[in-house]
Amino acid sequence: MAGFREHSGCRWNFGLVGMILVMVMVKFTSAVPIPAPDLPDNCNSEERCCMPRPYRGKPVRQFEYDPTLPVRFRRAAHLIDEEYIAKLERGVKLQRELPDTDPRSWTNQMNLHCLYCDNGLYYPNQTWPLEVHNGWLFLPWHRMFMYFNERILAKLLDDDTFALPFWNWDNQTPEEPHANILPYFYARNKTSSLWNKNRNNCSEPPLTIDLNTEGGCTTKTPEELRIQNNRLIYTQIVTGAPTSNLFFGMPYSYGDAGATGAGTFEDNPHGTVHFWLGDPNPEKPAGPFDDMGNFGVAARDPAFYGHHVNIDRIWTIWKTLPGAQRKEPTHPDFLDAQFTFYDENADLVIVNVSQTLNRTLLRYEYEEMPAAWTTNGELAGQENNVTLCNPATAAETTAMIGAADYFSPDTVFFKDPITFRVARPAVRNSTGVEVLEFSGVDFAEPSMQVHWRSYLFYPTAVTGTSAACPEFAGAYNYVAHPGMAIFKGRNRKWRVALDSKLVALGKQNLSDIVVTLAQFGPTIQPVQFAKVEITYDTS
Ligand SMILES: *[C@@H]1O[C@H](CO)[C@@H](O)[C@H](O)[C@H]1NC(C)=O
Ligand SMILES: *[C@@H]1O[C@H](CO)[C@@H](O)[C@H](O)[C@H]1NC(C)=O
Ligand SMILES: *[C@@H]1O[C@H](CO)[C@@H](O)[C@H](O)[C@H]1NC(C)=O
Ligand SMILES: *[C@@H]1O[C@H](CO)[C@@H](O)[C@H](O)[C@H]1NC(C)=O
Ligand SMILES: *[C@@H]1O[C@H](CO)[C@@H](O)[C@H](O)[C@H]1NC(C)=O
Ligand SMILES: *[C@@H]1O[C@H](CO)[C@@H](O)[C@H](O)[C@H]1NC(C)=O
Ligand SMILES: *[C@@H]1O[C@H](CO)[C@@H](O)[C@H](O)[C@H]1NC(C)=O
Ligand SMILES: *[C@@H]1O[C@H](CO)[C@@H](O)[C@H](O)[C@H]1NC(C)=O
Ligand SMILES: [Cu+2]
Repeated sequence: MAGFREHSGCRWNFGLVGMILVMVMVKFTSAVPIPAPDLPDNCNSEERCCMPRPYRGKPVRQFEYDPTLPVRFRRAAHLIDEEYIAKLERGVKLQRELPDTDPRSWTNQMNLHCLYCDNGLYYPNQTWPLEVHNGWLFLPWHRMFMYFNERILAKLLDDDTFALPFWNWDNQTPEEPHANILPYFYARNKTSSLWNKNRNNCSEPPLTIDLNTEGGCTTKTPEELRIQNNRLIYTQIVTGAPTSNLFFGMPYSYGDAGATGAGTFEDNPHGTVHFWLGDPNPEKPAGPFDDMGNFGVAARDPAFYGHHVNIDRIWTIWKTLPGAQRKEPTHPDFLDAQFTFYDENADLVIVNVSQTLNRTLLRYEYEEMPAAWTTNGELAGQENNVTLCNPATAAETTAMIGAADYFSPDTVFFKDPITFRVARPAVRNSTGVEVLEFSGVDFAEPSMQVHWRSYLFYPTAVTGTSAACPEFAGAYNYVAHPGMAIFKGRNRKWRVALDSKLVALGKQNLSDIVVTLAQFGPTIQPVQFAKVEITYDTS
């Protein structure tokens, strides 16, 4: 029931009369879940991503679990053998050979991602297109996109046991074979179906992935990257996402002007892996950061699938982390939201989000791999054994707070980092997680990428300050896509969980916090926020 509270603002222990009152209020305040779009008829895509017409399949049906399917075992890509690689290669080759009239073809599946992710689907009489990024639909939609890609390959290979491998970039184990590099089979052979030409040359094996990149080459050593990557994932996914809305993203219902704010995981590391792989050179491919750094064409790169299977896997790990609130949202606008996909027979199928949540019923499993990020790259129980980058005595901290102004909505956050102070409520809310909430996030050009990092009690933090510092509190990482241009205006939120961070800094008892934001990347642009405040997340 937790999800209702957010929309109705009500408590549940009123007795019968109260219950009825609450139900009436829910009826009035609860919106409508996103309905299944009509593929291909709802298409109005700036990037020409529409599905082939006419539709030749069976009448659209509701998805059902298939208990006769074998359980598919998804393995770590860096550990699979040549036979497995050859099979994946053959499946993708067959998918690439499907004709343009077949919605299962490689290009059409890339376009399907483009349609959902780059605002190509308009419901009749609705002002705003459907957006599966930047909100709570992100994880379930991509889970089913992977599910049907796997089923399509299985059908083409005539092997129901076929499972997609995951690119295990979150595993920083220093021994060979390395998990935190691009799996070599995506890059070793230009004639392979798994090769893609539009990539960052610095993402080629054996170069270690930088999960804090804005694209292009890194100057950090592999050892620095291992430490940074573990700590960054820990901040984004463990301390930064203790509730369902922080992890999955903000609620999004039918009629909203797009999704209302990404979860921490979607911003980073999901987004940074896209940037790291995309080609930063704007002349070579069709656009800057194509293919992976642009949602319109990201799924043209076979590594997209390895990446998103890993995203799906990390969702399953997140649920096992300590904390009672690490659950899927329970609001009906989440559970009853619907997507339409093409199945392995090219027939249309509608999937409710509630049908995506149980992997046992979907019948796939993951190979278990080391995940040192779950404990900040430290021994369990030693998560906070990391020296502060900006240690400050009590007197220095008081002076730091005194020197910072309260946030003003006139502030334009651009090339220079900004520092401000935020007052914490005098009485702590004992049920919710304390969150630093930025509402009305607005930037000049929504079709261009934006990146920033946030730090607590570190006013001298600059663009180049490491995300490995304990003061690092979260990263905003917005992947560009042309269809976003319509979403100008202050309609989004960005949120940073404070509880564990303040404990790590030893500053949980102060009346104010000091926040520093620094943009980085090739397209820094003016950003404004309507409001910055402390809220409590009970989702
Ligand atoms: C869209 O609006 C038009 C004009 O108001 C109406 O005739 C039509 O039935 C509406 N279509 C849907 C699907 O609601
Ligand atoms: C490249 O891949 C193709 C297709 O899998 C294969 O036939 C060829 O032998 C490979 N070439 C090299 C140099 O590995
Ligand atoms: C990648 O390309 C850039 C720009 O052309 C070049 O400076 C750099 O040396 C290249 N790096 C690698 C690892 O090839
Ligand atoms: C799916 O959601 C719709 C509302 O969007 C609901 O009417 C339907 O009962 C749900 N079906 C399943 C199988 O959950
Ligand atoms: C998922 O489905 C299986 C099989 O029906 C069931 O045993 C299990 O309890 C379900 N898990 C959850 C979390 O609902
Ligand atoms: C804390 O970290 C230091 C250096 O990073 C290390 O030498 C020490 O063993 C760690 N302490 C514990 C208890 O893990
Ligand atoms: C805690 O915050 C939540 C969400 O803002 C609110 O619903 C609840 O009433 C608050 N509880 C207390 C004790 O203030
Ligand atoms: C914060 O306050 C609590 C309760 O008064 C106290 O136990 C704790 O030691 C304080 N922590 C710090 C870092 O001052
Ligand atoms: Cu996507």
